[in-house]
Amino acid sequence: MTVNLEKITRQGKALFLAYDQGIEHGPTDFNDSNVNPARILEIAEKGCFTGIIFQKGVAEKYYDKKRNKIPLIVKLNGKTNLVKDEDPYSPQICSIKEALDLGASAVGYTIYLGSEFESFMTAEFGKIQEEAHDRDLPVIAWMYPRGRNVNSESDPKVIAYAARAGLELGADIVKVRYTDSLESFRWVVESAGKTKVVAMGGSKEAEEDFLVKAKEIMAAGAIGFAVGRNIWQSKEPLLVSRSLSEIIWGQKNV
Ligand code: FBP
Repeated sequence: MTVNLEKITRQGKALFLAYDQGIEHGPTDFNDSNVNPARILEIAEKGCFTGIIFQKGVAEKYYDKKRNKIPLIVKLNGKTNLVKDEDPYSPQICSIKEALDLGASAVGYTIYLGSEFESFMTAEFGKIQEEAHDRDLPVIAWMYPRGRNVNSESDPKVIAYAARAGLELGADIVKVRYTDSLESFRWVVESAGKTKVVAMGGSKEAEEDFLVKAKEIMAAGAIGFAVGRNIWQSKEPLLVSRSLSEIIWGQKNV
């Protein structure tokens, strides 16, 4: 069954504002201007975003499904970085029912491909994907190769493998790291087949560098981005999101 991505895309393209770093990294990523989730919701609503990514706790306390217009994407699993296991496992902490009650238009789940615990995550993902698709809810897979078996998380071959695994597992969209070259990222997109590809942001970098990469990512065939720190750690989040959306949709359409 193919699910409809219309609610979380515009003209088939996507720009998601990621804000689940509070659990993944802790408030070390934040400062006074972005520690408050209400402020991030404001950026998401004023910018050209097609979705906001929250964990269930933040969604429950800050997202009002009647008032907020930006589509909600609920992250269903998560972990802190205090546990230093080389082979990560990110357990499910929210159900599809809870996500729908919160007003979700899509759900997300991280799979650490190559981790010793990969099979727990692929099994959990399989159930989530089935239930979500039964309810016509798109599923975004954060496909992150990580663990002792993965020599380099940024190896283009491993990233292409992760994208392909996302297709095989039934993800509607995979979120993967950029390979740092247009040519190798084109292969990542081709490997994902009919599963759409969005690029993750990564830690904050100079805006010019970030936007140059963004152009390459779109030229390689991705449908967009799921980015957090490069937007809300910027002094001008709305300006960066505008530049990004001009790259995605073209100046006239923004
Ligand atoms: P950023 O754009 O801030 O990198 O966010 C993307 C993201 O995937 C988040 O959704 C997630 O919290 C974080 O990166 C996880 O990063 P990592 O596991 O590499 O520390």
